[in-house]
Amino acid sequence: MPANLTPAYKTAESTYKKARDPKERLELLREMLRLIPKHKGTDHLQADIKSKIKELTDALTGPKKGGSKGGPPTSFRPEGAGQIALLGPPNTGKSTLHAHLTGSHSETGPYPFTTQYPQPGMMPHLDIAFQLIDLPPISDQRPIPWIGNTLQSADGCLLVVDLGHPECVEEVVTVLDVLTGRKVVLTERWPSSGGTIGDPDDPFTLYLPTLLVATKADRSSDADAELDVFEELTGCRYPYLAISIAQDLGIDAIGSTLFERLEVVRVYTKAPGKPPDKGRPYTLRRGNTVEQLAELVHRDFAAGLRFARVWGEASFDGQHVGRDHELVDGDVIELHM
Ligand SMILES: Nc1nc2c(ncn2[C@@H]2O[C@H](COP(=O)(O)OP(=O)(O)OP(=O)(O)O)[C@@H](O)[C@H]2O)c(=O)[nH]1
Ligand SMILES: [Mg+2]
Repeated sequence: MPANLTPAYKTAESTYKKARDPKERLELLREMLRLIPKHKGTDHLQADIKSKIKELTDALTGPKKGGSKGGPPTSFRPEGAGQIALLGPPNTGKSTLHAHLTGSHSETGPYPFTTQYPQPGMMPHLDIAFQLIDLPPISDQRPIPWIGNTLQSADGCLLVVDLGHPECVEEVVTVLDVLTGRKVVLTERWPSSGGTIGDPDDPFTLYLPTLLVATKADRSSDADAELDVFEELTGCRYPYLAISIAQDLGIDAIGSTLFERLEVVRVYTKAPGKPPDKGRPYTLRRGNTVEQLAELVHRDFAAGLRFARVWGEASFDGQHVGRDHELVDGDVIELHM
């Protein structure tokens, strides 16, 4: 039976797909459930929405009272210029990388399954920061009930692998299978590769842009050849970086690659007659407009916005622009209400 979804439902669904804040996502799911036409053709979708609501409620409030002891949080409100999950098989160096990049005290160890709970941290890059979430390893030996939910707020992931490990290929294939079972697909498409990411007809499969990070390059004599074999055997064609924490190789490229791939745009605001606030840029994405900046600055600003003045590479100094003007990296903006 056709689902005959209404325009109001479809709007709620597409807003849900774009939303990153877990609380906002929960509200949108409730709205989807309210708006969905209630008949046989939507039974499956209704059930999916209900189970998402339950998962997200549990993640936000912790496990039910009276159950086993509550654990640490497993859902994180995005902060900074993008939220990036660290995924991979056991013992590949995810936590070592996390600690190095964010200064976290993520536990590391020379054996598998060291990490048990997610650990957020901020990785500075230029005058902004990316939020990195260290995670337990993905394997078929230790299922992680909350992993699908935790990943919903991510903008992308680092798939951290040790190409020199004899079981690398099998383990990565398992990672991809386990995640697919949770409706999470690691894709080589990033916003900067053009086109849309994901399946417009399936609101609950998450397509997570992926950067392959091969660690422990200090142990490898021919990283390129290892990568060729890996790609051949797995069929994966993710953008790729080889790094070593032990020898401090290639690590800086992580920040610049994320900046480029996520199409980050930094914008500095200024008050009329004052110098710009160069300390703390707002971060947007390429194609975002003055109106979206106004929303970031303050919820109510977008409604009262009359015009803006821009100083930057793509405009002449102090140029008057409207709310639909697209911003570019480095722009200085004066909002006029
Ligand atoms: N030689 C070398 N060893 C590394 C490098 N990075 C991490 N290691 C070692 O790899 C081992 C595993 O590191 P972890 O950071 O705990 O790995 P993990 O992926 O977080 O492990 P799990 O949490 O169990 O999944 C440790 O013994 C690290 O010292 C590297 O760049 N070079
Ligand atoms: Mg770890």
